[in-house]
Amino acid sequence: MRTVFITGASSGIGAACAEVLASEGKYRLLLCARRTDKLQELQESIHAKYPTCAIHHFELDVRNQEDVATSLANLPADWKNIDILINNAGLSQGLDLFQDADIADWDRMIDTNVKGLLYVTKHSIPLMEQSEAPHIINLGSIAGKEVYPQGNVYCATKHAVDALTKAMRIDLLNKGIKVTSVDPGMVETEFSEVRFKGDKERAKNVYNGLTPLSGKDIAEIIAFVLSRPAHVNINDLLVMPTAQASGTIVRRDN
Ligand code: NDP
Ligand code: 8X3
Repeated sequence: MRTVFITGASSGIGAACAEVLASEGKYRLLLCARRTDKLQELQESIHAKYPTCAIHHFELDVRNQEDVATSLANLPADWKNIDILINNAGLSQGLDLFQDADIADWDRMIDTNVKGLLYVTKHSIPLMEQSEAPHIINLGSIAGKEVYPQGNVYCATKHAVDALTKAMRIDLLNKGIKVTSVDPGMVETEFSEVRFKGDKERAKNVYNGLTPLSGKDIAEIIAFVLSRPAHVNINDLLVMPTAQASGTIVRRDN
């Protein structure tokens, strides 16, 4: 059994990863997010289908370095070894012209998507020392490959994830840790609702007239990435809905 640590497992891609990996019967799940009620619900629904799947969840705000360090240092004894880290926790806040954007939104994205990923990875690496097949998967984005109008700081944070994935791959080479970036285009999750601060109508319109990816689509790709033999690493995987050609070019059927 390999232990997989998924950040941001309370929703969307992270929750789907937990479900898909549980279904494979090869993984123990270490899950975190801020909303523990959602993690509890997820744990119960996974146990209803896969009663033997070992799951431990805990509350964590990845922006708080001290909490990241303490939570990982104080894991129960049988959860202190991690094989796989999925750095999934992340968000966008606002979609505004650079000159109009709210600086608090910028701080939140940088603190979560960049600094949070750094803190979690830094404090997880010592827990991966015992692993025979250590692997870090970072959730990048098409926004880490292109910059689109009003995407300014969200795109910058995902470009930072792209750079950090490459940097980790170089610096962790001698530790034998695989490092992969999975970079999706449009995935229908809570992402747009969070970006538009609870405006469900605006969030729904993002996917109007096209079939977006689902969290499960991405989770199945991550399961594939994890299933490669020891000598094979998928460095970078860009995946979009068929109806999306670039960060900004989409085909809508209405
Ligand atoms: P969701 O909003 O559905 O899920 C985001 C997850 O991140 C939630 O579980 C949330 O949990 C967690 N999270 C957010 N902030 C924090 C924090 N400070 N500490 C801990 N956990 C946090 O969105 P997605 O599933 O779509 O997003 C997952 C990742 O995929 C993100 O990194 C996103 O940038 C990336 N991505 C998404 C795409 C999309 O189109 N949806 C496309 C490309 C990449 P909680 O609120 O409970 O803390
Ligand atoms: C999230 C998807 O379209 O905002 O990374 O780049 S998008």
